[in-house]
Amino acid sequence: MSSIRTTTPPAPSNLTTTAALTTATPSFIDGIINKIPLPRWALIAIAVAAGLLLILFLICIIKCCCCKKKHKKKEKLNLQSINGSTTASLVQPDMDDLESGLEDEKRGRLQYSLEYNFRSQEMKVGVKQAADLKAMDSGGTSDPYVIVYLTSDMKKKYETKVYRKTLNPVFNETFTFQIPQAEVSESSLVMQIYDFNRFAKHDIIGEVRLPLGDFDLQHVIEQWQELTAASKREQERLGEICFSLRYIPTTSKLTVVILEAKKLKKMDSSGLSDPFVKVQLILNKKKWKKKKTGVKKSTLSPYFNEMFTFEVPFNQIQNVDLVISVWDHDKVTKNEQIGKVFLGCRATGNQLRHWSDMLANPRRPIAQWHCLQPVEEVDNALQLKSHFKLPLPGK
Ligand SMILES: [Ca+2]
Ligand SMILES: [Ca+2]
Repeated sequence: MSSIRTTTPPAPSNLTTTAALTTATPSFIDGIINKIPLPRWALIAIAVAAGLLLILFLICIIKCCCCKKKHKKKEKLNLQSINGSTTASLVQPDMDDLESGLEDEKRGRLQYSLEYNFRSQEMKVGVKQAADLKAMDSGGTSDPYVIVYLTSDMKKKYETKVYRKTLNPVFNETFTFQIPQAEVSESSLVMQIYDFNRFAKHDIIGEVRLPLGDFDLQHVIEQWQELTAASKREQERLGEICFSLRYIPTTSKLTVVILEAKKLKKMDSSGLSDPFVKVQLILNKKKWKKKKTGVKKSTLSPYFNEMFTFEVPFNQIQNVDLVISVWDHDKVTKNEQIGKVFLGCRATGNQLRHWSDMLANPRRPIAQWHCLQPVEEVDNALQLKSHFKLPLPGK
């Protein structure tokens, strides 16, 4: 009998193993089989069916595992292709910012539109809507509104309405700026989202800053962009000035030639300024000598070509600061400073370079352009506000 049982019909592998086992303990298995009230062929059929089911079950599990792995691979591939496209395309600021925004705090995003009319020289800015704004109030909401301006004319700022208690405001407001085509590429559009507070300072949630030179304004632009942290202080364009310096140690003569200025800030309602330049020497943080150019009426790019000579002994040249400030002349009101720069051994960057070039090349006039800096910033650096009476060396 046992020999017949071991040659039971060929079945899946697990069955043959049980068959092999039967040879080891034939009497025990025989006992169990004989106790079951079913014919032998029925038992074999059940065993085969169970085996097939088990195999099917195993195949299913294996297939599922494979699918999950493939899916993950696909996801990875997709992410890679997205990353690749963001680095490749330069005119997709929203994707770039999305990536940097992930590292930074989430502030939300803004949908806007841009349309430039070349005939009327008008820029139409649509502030559409914002989404997922950062909650600034204790209730987990904000009261957002948007301030819109161009860096080329900061006097003209627009504001949207305030939307109470929402992180997804729909503004749908359009603002029009007059801006000559020549100025567009050097200007930036700034949209700052603030949280309104009735009894406290309004908090800035974030901003979108768009250098207009990066856009093809032949088409209407409409897109979403992640908000970034607002820049600490607006670097207003004040203008540039060109002057030459010459120092002759043997004769103690410092010669400053104010040559010209350009792109000066508009100070008058006419959209122009009446610039003149003050040339000032500071010795040991105290005002020392001062001269100024004539006034050039109604221009943002004046040409001066005026020369000033100061006597500065060689032993004092290290203690001297040269301050060049550009002013707007006004007949009725007080003259206003547009911006200034200072040179000397305490200066930095471009200004220090010009000064050391002058010292390194005695007798040779060295001309250079400088970007005007905010008055307060330069005054603070010079500490002109301090009224210490410092002992003057020499005279
Ligand atoms: Ca608020
Ligand atoms: Ca004026």
